[in-house]
Formats: sequence, structure tokens, C-alpha cells
Amino acid sequence: MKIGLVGFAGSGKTTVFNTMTGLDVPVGYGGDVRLGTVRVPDKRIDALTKIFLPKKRTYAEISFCDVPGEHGSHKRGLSPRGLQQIRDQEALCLVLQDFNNPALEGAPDPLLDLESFHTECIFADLEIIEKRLDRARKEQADAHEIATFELAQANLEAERPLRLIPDPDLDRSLIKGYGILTDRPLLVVVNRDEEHASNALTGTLDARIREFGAAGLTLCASIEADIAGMEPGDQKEFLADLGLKESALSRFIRSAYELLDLISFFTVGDDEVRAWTIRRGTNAHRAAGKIHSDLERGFIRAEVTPYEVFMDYGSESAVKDAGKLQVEGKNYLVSDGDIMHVRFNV
Ligand SMILES: Nc1nc2c(ncn2[C@@H]2O[C@H](COP(=O)(O)OP(=O)(O)OP(=O)(O)O)[C@@H](O)[C@H]2O)c(=O)[nH]1
Ligand SMILES: [Mg+2]
Repeated sequence: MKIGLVGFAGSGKTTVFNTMTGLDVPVGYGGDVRLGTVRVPDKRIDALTKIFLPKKRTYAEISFCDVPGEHGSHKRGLSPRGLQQIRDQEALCLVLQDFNNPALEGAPDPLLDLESFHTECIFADLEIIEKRLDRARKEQADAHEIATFELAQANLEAERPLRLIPDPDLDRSLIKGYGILTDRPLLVVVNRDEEHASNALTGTLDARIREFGAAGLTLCASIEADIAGMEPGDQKEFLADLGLKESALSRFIRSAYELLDLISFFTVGDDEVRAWTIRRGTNAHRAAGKIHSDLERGFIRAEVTPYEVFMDYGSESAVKDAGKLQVEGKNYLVSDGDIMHVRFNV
């Protein structure tokens, strides 16, 4: 999954990037666009690895793209370059400054920044949609296409992010590929001073985040970045001192999976134990295609064991002997933690 870190100058994006990736990119002012990848920790993969002793173990991955803010302008906003960078990301993470940054003028105002970001994205999308609509009308495109763009336009004019429109109402296949920002899942990270890091989100800020169909998370990125750079043993201790049970990365991943409605299924064997990320509601046929297109094309059946069942019996043969192996067809909806073997023929 590709997540773009966006936000206004000095909001702490690079610090969040360091927190998530454990890297040590210089913070403070601008810099280059950076990419970093993290493994999605999963205890189930560790447990399966102990049983199968595979040559390779593969976790799910999230890649972060850190986009520098727009400096030097009197108005707080996103740069055209910044907007361009985030268009090809699958999800956006907006970092809001809610700490005193001595390099910036004035007091932090995360609500104002959230509203400005929202407005900027609405206008950027409206520009694209209106162009498409004009062209579709000129070229006398079919009525469905025109209606789709009109629906998008009407929502944007009412300042409603497109992500709020449920799937059956908006034909997303027609707006895909145009880099529409308000249709991207949005995670809002409220970046706070140490003392307020663990306070819950409340009030208008919380309400607006929900109204935009986004998920919110609070943290103190500068402290968490320091912790992320430590040995795993020390990390727990420092987190406990802050009154936190989990690292920012774990909390972030959990929110992201929830927001995007993602689940994991596993493939196991002597060669590799591997986690695959899919949307909840994906059927076995399409999940097989995630592993390899041949598996989707030649799909015969999926042999499925839920992770917990597998752990109860301890081996695939024991699961089979107990009659607990599920044999499923194309339309089976894959569940989180399913261990899948796809039988296929091409
Ligand atoms: N007190 C405090 N300072 C922070 C926090 N997060 C970042 N900072 C500081 O704020 C300054 C800016 O942080 P960056 O991470 O570089 O911000 P940025 O959003 O990447 O900035 P640009 O890329 O220039 O737009 C740095 O001096 C950080 O150390 C935080 O949670 N609390
Ligand atoms: Mg930066």
C-alpha cells in the first residue's frame, strides 16, 4: 500500500516519516521527496514461520512518500508540486501541526489547517472534474459518463469529498486515473506536544475529521521518532514511560487497515510464509489473482484453514484429518487470517 504524507510547511511530516520508517532523515525545513517502506508486523506470520521453517518470510508492506511543504509563501497551503506528488498515492495521510514550532509564525491551528487542506483538495478536484465534464459533453460521451461527472461536480460544489459517496452511487472506474484527491482514503495525524500526545481527539476537529470520512490519530512525532530509532527492547520501556502501550507505527497501521477496510490472508509452505493484503469482501477468485494471475485464470478451488483453527491443530494434515479443511469456490469471501492454498489449472 502506498501512503502519501502531506500537510503544510513544518507540520512534522518528515518527523512522522522517520517515526514510521525508523529512518533518520533530517527534519526542520523542506528537503526532497523521500520514499520509505515498512513491514506490517504480524505475530501470525511469526508463528507460522516457526511451524513451516520456510526459506523466506514475507510481511505485508506499506510504503510512505514524504512530500515537503510549501515554504516561503505568506499563505499556508500545498504547493502545486506537492499536489502532483500525492496524486498517485493510494491513501493520504494529512499531518496537522498541533505543537509550537518556533520556526513558524503564530500559534498552531490544526482545525484551520484541516479546513484549508480540505478546501484546496476540493478546488483541485473540481478543476479536473469540470475539464472532464466539458470534454465528455463536447464529445457527446454516453449519458452514464456525463452523469458520473455531474454527480462528482455537484458533490464537490457542495464541498463534499468524493470519498463520502458510496460505491454503487459513483462509478469510480470512470474517475480512476485522474488523481482525484478527495476520493483517496484519508488518515489525519494530529501532531502534538509531548504533554498532550495521548489525549483523545475531541470537539470540532474530531467532528470535522469524521465528516470528511477520514480517520484521526494523535501522536507526538518528535518523541516517537526517537523511540523508533531505538533497539526494540528499549522501545517498550520508553513507550510505557509516555503512558503508551503501542508504538505510533502499530497504531497507525491499525487505523490504516480499519479505514481502508483491509485484511490479511496467508500462504504457507516450505518455500515461503507470506501475508497478502486485500480489501474485506474480496472473493477467493480475486484473492488468488493477487498471488498470481495464473491462479485467477485457472482457479479450481481454494483450500482454506482459518489461522486459529490451524494453530489449534498444529499442522495441515491434522486439520484435514479432523475434517476442518474448508474447500471453497470462487465466490467464497476471504476472511482475515485465512490460510489459503489455491488449486488451479492453466
Ligand atoms: N515539539 C514537537 N516538535 C515537533 C514535532 N514534530 C516535529 N517537530 C519539529 O518541528 C520541526 C519541523 O518538523 P519536520 O518533520 O521537518 O516538518 P515537515 O512537515 O516535514 O516540514 P517541511 O517538509 O519543511 O514542510 C522540526 O524541528 C521537528 O523537530 C512534535 O510532535 N512536537
Ligand atoms: Mg519535511
